[in-house]
Amino acid sequence: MYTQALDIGGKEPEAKRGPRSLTETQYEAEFDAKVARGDFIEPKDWMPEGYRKTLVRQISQHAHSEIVGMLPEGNWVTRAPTLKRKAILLAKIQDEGGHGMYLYAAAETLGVERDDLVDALHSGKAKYSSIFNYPTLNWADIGVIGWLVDGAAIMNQIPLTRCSFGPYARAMIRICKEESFHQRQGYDLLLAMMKGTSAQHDMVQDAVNRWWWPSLMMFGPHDKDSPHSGDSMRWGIKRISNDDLRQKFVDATVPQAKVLGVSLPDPLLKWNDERGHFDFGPIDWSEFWNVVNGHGPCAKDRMADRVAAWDDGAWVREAALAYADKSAARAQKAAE
Ligand code: FAQ
Repeated sequence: MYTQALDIGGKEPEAKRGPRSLTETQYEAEFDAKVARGDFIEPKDWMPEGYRKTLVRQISQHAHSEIVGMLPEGNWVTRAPTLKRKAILLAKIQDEGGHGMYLYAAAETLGVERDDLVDALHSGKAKYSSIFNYPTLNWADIGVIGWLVDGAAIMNQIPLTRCSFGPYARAMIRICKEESFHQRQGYDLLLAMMKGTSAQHDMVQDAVNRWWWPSLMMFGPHDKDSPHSGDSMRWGIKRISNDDLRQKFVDATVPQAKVLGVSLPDPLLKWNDERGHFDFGPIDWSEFWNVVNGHGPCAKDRMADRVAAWDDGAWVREAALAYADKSAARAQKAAE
């Protein structure tokens, strides 16, 4: 029901999509030319099976991340210190839910079922961003998630607005606009805390110390250890590599930390005149892979909470379907 191309044949074999008179090689040449010209590939166009699979994997993981990403912040809704902060936090969390919905809809245009994607998340088969496996221990964590986590998400997602797959690129335009407000509200929250007591200052510094390295890990493994980057860059899914985006994030964030008045927990962080970038210390990749492979500090709780929310919401889905059936039957009767 939510797809952006309503008449795609989900189960139709790849080679049969598009004009039937062309051979497989011609389809591929046409696809490559479109990508090279910067045209969008649309759901009904012919596409290599690897391209389709990569998109389903990435878009669904991205959707899962938005949905699971509601949990660490949701934890603080009842404890927000003022009505204004509570309203902002609620709106932000709802936005993340909306992002998940656009992204599931974009994935569905590739011929997959949303229920199967959700099952894959709940059974632990599908990944979601490593960052959401860390705990939110104090109120400053909410500000730091906005500043660093949304900041890293925007850095990674702006190039995705130019991704070669139309539905994903279009979904990303709205998502990026919203994420940029999320980043600003986080920074604003932290600025307010930094004008407060020394205890508040310490809370901000503590949160920055805990979230800095996991935020750098959000960009994924080094380019040389990234199995998907080669194809994804060639197909125009990724426009900028994991390492280049990470570097852009560090370069943009260091001056923001200075304005805020916090230090970043990396003794090797230093401007390099020759490179025109900040150098930074080595990332603990064993921690990254441990979290990615399902052993993050909050991994079990996150999945238990998601599955419980899904089960608790069954009556809403059933009611919506019953209403849709009833409306369709009524419309059909009226048309007779
Ligand atoms: N966490 O070959 P690559 C947000 C996996 S949204 C977990 O480099 P790729 C909004 C990767 O899947 C945040 N797994 O893979 C928000 C692959 O495993 P697989 C999410 C990771 O796809 C803010 C393997 O490692 N954003 O924050 C991670 O080319 C605040 C090899 O890696 C997106 O999903 C990781 N960090 O590049 C919500 C953006 N990194 O599938 C609430 C779209 C890598 O073979 C509050 N995604 N892996 O089993 C992307 O841009 C890409 O998928 C990358 C990874 C860059 C994440």
